[in-house]
Amino acid sequence: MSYSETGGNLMMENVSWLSPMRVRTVWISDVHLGYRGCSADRLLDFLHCTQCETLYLVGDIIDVWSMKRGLFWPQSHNNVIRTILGKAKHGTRVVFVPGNHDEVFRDHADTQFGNLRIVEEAVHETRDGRRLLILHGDRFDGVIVCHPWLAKLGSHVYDGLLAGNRYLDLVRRRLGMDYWSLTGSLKRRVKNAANYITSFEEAVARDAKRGGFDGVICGHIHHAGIREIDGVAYHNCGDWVESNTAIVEHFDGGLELLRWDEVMSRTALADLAEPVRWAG
Ligand SMILES: [Mn+2]
Repeated sequence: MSYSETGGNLMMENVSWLSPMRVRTVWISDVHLGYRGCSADRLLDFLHCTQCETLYLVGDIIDVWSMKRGLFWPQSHNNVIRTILGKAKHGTRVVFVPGNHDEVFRDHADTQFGNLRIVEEAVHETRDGRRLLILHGDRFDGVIVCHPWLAKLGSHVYDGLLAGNRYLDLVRRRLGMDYWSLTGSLKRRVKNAANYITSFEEAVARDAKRGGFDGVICGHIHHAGIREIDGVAYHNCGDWVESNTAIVEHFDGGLELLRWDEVMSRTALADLAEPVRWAG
């Protein structure tokens, strides 16, 4: 199913108007506005079709690093910001947890602008009473890069590495390493991407467990997923560059990973039959 950019948005607006998807909470991360690869149009469709009480932006929403290399800011990227602010204006609680690409906003942590709040990390309580830690996930990079096996230790060494990672970040930025080359080097250093992803997931889950949380929701590695790790419910929002995914909480407290491209192709086949013929 193909759809044009303008036609697609119009159609999805019709859908949202007819039957918006109502959920209690939405989490998205790694949107990378300002980066060429950002699927802003898909994200706009998603935002228009969804209604939620709370929207968590789990970091790397604006790709400040990419913008520093050359400004790329089309109208669709602007529209994403406007749509999010519009939701905040109309009653959605928006919680922004900055990531490494938009870490400039970490300086404004604990600031509130109307319904929009910026926090370094957040805690969310689900309808069924589970406490979830919300963080971007970049603070685990150092642990994984240095020694994947160290992530298996719940020790002071591990804590030290986490603290040291802040300096490592600084050095990396001074060297002008960008996200994509960083990801590449991370993956090369741990030999294969699967190992890297597993190490990341385990490190994040361990941190949440030590904090006494029932689960964790993060982003950063652009790999969406929900799985149980050592008694902790691990959730990764994925990204809006390649996978176009979000985590949603239904009104019974159940969490689900939403692959928007799949939802859209299902919707296109069913509800959009009329508008497609009309447009064609
Ligand atoms: Mn990131």
